[in-house]
Amino acid sequence: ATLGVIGLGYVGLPLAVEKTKVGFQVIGFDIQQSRVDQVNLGINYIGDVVDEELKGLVKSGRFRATKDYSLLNDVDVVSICVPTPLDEYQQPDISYVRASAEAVAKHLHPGMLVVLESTTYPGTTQEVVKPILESTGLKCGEDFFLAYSPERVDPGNKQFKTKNTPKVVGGVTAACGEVAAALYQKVLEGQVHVVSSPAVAEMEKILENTFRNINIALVNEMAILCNRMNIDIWEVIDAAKTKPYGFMAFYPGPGLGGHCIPIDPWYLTWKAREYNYHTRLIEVAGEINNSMPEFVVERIGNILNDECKPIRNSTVYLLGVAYKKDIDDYRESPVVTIMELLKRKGANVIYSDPKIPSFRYKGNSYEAVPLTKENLQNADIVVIATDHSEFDYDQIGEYAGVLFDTRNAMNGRKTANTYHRL
Ligand code: SAJ
Repeated sequence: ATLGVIGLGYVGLPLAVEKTKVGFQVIGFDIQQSRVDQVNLGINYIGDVVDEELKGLVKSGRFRATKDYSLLNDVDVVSICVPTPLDEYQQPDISYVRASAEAVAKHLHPGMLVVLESTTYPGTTQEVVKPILESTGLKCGEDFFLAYSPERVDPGNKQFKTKNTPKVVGGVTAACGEVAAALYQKVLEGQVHVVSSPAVAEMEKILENTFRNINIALVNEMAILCNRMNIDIWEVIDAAKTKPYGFMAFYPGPGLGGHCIPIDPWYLTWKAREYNYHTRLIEVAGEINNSMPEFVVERIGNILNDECKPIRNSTVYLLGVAYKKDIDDYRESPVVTIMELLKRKGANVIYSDPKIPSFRYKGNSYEAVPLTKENLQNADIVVIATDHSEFDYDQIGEYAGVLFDTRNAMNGRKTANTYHRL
């Protein structure tokens, strides 16, 4: 059998690799020629995929990438792993899902299994993808199979990868569910959990990510309050963790980054309106999470004030710009928002991030400075914004005159001078 994966990003590429490794012939489809070229050269651009492995699979001739979607004619199973972002009005943008479904429909043939993996609002598979595929005249559940199975990739997670993370599957019909489950059982090691419909699977994914969003908002709100009450939130959370049942630790931070947690709950908010329901908790959590960059800038201002320094013309040295530690992704990173806010206040903003030597944002381009003793000493305030493992925290503690740690990255290490935590 030949398997296809549409969308060779941090979800699709590892999935295509796993499908190839169990012996299938795999074709990866992507609209970006650069990604197609890199894959066919065995060059991986996703941290979690191992170079050597990819090279071997491509050399074996069993995995290749293409921009030519007509090759879907040769494919028996296709997984759609394309982005589902928000548009500029904070509305779901499922245009990539639609385009992929339309491409599949053009080459849909009897016996084909189509699985949507992109995180989306409950109803997408049934109300959007299914009609596009059935417009071919083929009948879902009889002539072809359609299911939804949410991706659960945690970028940078060394323990849980595509191969060993349990998978939820919801088929449009019982037969669809069985066929899709059989596929994942063959490709993956983790448990395959079949639910009764695509909507249940779509909703459970949204629940997973909204759960994280809400709980991060909770500790962020507590962090703001604790700061006013002069209580150390990190000490509070460590104490709460002593409860052996019913508590799960989340930690405050400079805000909510990435292309999942800040975004997915809004897919539900949008769909809920159709049912005359207002997802108040999601909206309040969003307001709190989105207020964290301002809170961090307020704290920076207060700390500089204690040093009798205005923000204007002060050098603020941010360590880490990625949206979370040990990855190279600055999409939706709150640190970028913090940098913009500081610049607007006239600060001289510099940053170091071993994984992001430079980046562009809203027409501005930023270059990292090397993490050196001089840069640490010359800054008016050093801010740990992303707690990358490869930072030398002893050096930071030694040479930063004033250190503001938004991630509790110093974690009790001694610091030579003034130290503040979020
Ligand atoms: N964050 C906090 N405090 C916390 C945890 C996270 O401020 O206690 C922040 C992080 O710094 C980051 C954001 O929240 O900016 C998202 O963090 P994340 O750990 O959820 O990372 P993602 O978005 O890369 O991956 C998540 C997956 N993470 C985990 O479950 C640990 C998972 O929810 C999904 O598989 C994935 O999104 C997805 O693709 O949906």
